[in-house]
Amino acid sequence: MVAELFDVFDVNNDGVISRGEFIALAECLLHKKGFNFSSDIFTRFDANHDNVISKDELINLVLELAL
Ligand SMILES: [Ca+2]
Ligand SMILES: [Ca+2]
Repeated sequence: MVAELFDVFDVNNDGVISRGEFIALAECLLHKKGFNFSSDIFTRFDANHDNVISKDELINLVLELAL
C-alpha cells in the first residue's frame, strides 16, 4: 500500500520523493489528518538527510503518523 502511495507521488519516477513531490503528498494526506505541511516534517522523516524521502523513509512516516 505504501509502495503504491510512493509510486503515485514519485511523479518523475526517480525512485525518491523530492521536497516538491512531498509537498503534494503532504497536502493530500497530512491535511486530512490535521497536520499542516511544514519542512519540519520533511526534515524529521528524511532520516539520512539526503534531502529526499526514500521508500523506507515514507514507510516510517506512514507508520508514525498512522496515515
Ligand atoms: Ca521523484
Ligand atoms: Ca532521505
